[in-house]
Order: sequence, then C-alpha cells, then structure tokens
Amino acid sequence: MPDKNKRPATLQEKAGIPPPDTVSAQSAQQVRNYRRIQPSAEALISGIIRGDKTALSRAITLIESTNPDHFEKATTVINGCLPHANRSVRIGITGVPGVGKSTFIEAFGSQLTAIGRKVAVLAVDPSSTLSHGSILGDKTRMEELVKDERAYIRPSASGEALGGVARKTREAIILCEAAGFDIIVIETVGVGQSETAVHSMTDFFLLLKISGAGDELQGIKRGIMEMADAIVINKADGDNIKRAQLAKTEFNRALHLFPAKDSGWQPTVSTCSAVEKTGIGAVWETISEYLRLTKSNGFFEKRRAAQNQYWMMETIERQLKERFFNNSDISASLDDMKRAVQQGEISPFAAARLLLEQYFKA
Ligand SMILES: Nc1nc2c(ncn2[C@@H]2O[C@H](COP(=O)(O)OP(=O)(O)OP(=O)(O)O)[C@@H](O)[C@H]2O)c(=O)[nH]1
Ligand SMILES: [Mg+2]
Repeated sequence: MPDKNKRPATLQEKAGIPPPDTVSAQSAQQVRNYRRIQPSAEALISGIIRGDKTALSRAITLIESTNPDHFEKATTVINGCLPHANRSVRIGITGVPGVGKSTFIEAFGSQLTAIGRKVAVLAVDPSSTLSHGSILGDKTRMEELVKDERAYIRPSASGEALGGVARKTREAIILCEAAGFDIIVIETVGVGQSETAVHSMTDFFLLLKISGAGDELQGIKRGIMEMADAIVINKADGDNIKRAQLAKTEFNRALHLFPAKDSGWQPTVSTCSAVEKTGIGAVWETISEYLRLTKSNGFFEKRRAAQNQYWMMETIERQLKERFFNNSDISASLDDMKRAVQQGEISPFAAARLLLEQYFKA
C-alpha cells in the first residue's frame, strides 16, 4: 500500500471544506459495502419472489450485462423465476416522441395501483443511447409512480442493437412477473422496428396518438395500425377536445377497413387526457374486455405460446450468428474470403458455403 501522506502536494486535499452534513460518512460506507457484495443467483431468485425491488433491479442489471461471465448466472436466475412468471397482462404502448406516453403511463399506472394491482414499466428504446433523454424525462414525468410502493419503473436497456434490447426486455418481463407485478407496461418510441419487437412480447397493443390538422392518417405506418388493439388519442383537453373527437371518428372509420383480427377483437378508438387524467379508466376497461374475450376464446394462450416459439427461434438464430462471427478461425478466413469475393475470384455463394462448411466441420 502506498503511503497516503506521500501523495504529490497538488493532489493533497485542502483542509477546511467539510463534507455536506446531508451525507453521513457511515451510511455512505454502508451503501458502498452493500454494492460490493454480489448476491448469489439463489439469493436473487428468493429476493425477487419475495417482491424485493432491489433484488429485481440487480437481476435485471445482470441480464443486461454484456460480460460473458454473467451469462450463466443470469440464466440460472431466469430459470429460477420462470415457474413464478406468466401470471400477468403485458401491455405494449407506442407512439411518436412527445405524444405523452410517459405522462399516460403515470396516470394509467397510478389508477391501477390504486385498485390494488402491481405495475411494472419497462421500455424498449434503442435510440436512448443517442438521446439520453428518456431516463431523465421518465423519472420526472412519472413522479407519482416512481414513489409508488406497488409500482416498479425500469428505464430502457440501452447501448445495443434492437435485437439485444428486445431480448433483455423479454427476460426482464419474466423477472418482474416473478416479483409479483401483474401488469407489465412496455413503452416504446414509435420509430424504427421497435413496435414489432414490443408487439411480439405483449398481449395487448396500444397506439397513442394526438390529433393533428385533420390529416390523421398521414404518416402513420399501416403495419402499426394493424397491430393496434386500441388507438387512444391523447391530449383531449382544452381547445383540443373537438379535434380529438374528429380524429376519433376518422380512426374508427379507417380501422373498419382492416381485415378482422385473429383474436376476434375489434380494435377500439377513444380519447383521453393524460394530464387531466380523463379517459384513462376507460382504457383499462377496454383492456379488461379484451382479456375476457381472448381468454374465453383461447387466443390469449395461443398467442403467448406462439410468442414463446418465436423467441426460441429468434434466440437460436442470434446465437448461431454470434458464435459463427465470434469464432477466431472464421474471422480470419472471413477477411480472406471478403477480399476474394471483392476481387471476383470466387462467387459470394461459394464463399459463404466454404465458410459455413469450415465452421460446422470444426
Ligand atoms: N395538454 C396535454 N399535454 C400533455 C398530455 N400528455 C402529455 N402532455 C405533454 O406532452 C409532453 C410530452 O409528454 P411525454 O409524456 O414526455 O411524452 P412521451 O411520448 O413519453 O415522449 P418521449 O418519451 O420523448 O417519446 C409533455 O410536455 C407533457 O406534459 C395531455 O394529456 N394533455
Ligand atoms: Mg417517454
């Protein structure tokens, strides 16, 4: 250990500036010690099942870790939680930035915890590494929910491509369910392919909109309209109420042009104000109605089974790719082959085949 007193003088702390008295040195040390202890997989599992949010957060951090050493432990935790998962309703919420998703979830979530439900909010937001906006924004816009005992908010997993973020969100759903959260809300910003990913992991898909200048259907992707089980026009307050009503009529008309859904559900259109907290209860009534229908006609179970299959196939594909490209022999040959293909010495198909044969023979 180097002698602390022998530090260069410029690094010496000046006397006379006491630490702020809001920070107790002892409790700060306790926090540091606590953080340093890495709980075992078993401790995490039992903590989660007890409904301990700290254990839940730590487990989600573990599954989000890109460190290969964490992978096995994460898998153990997920497997331990699986028997306790599945008993929930998973709701996807999408809408362009600024439409009011976070404000809506705050109002919606608070109404649900008030009737005794436990609500977890997760986000699929592959763009958040760029904007860094969502986390801060959500903590301030979900003020009530953040403090709510019966709610859990997890900012987006970030720093990776959509595929990785989506997989981690799916695993986080399992952990939240095992922790006793029976309503899982997954928010995604309406850009890119993230809606499809969220749709593939939720039971009910809600599209949040605001009324525009009468051209409501402009710029809205057909695929998203087709995925929606409900369209909710937000910001129906103040001068906006009339326009929101008009938008509702227009969306209703448009929705009737779509083919009937496999679920047997006719998507609904409604208006709400997340700020004034009006029309929020009606959204939960719609979802409850949807659940009654799809649970009685078998669609709910069928869809979850299909989603599980989809995620199995997804995982196989991803892991095959990862292993192939991370293989050191392959990366060496790959560079040679790329050059050969570029110079026209070999056809791309023959090159691909040689590489695959090399990989599977190894
Ligand atoms: N008038 C009115 N304003 C609203 C309503 N809901 C949200 N807003 C405002 O709209 C702005 C954006 O709301 P957010 O909840 O952050 O929207 P978001 O969709 O989560 O945005 P991103 O996270 O950036 O994608 C905020 O200034 C809100 O106060 C509403 O019902 N009425
Ligand atoms: Mg938001």
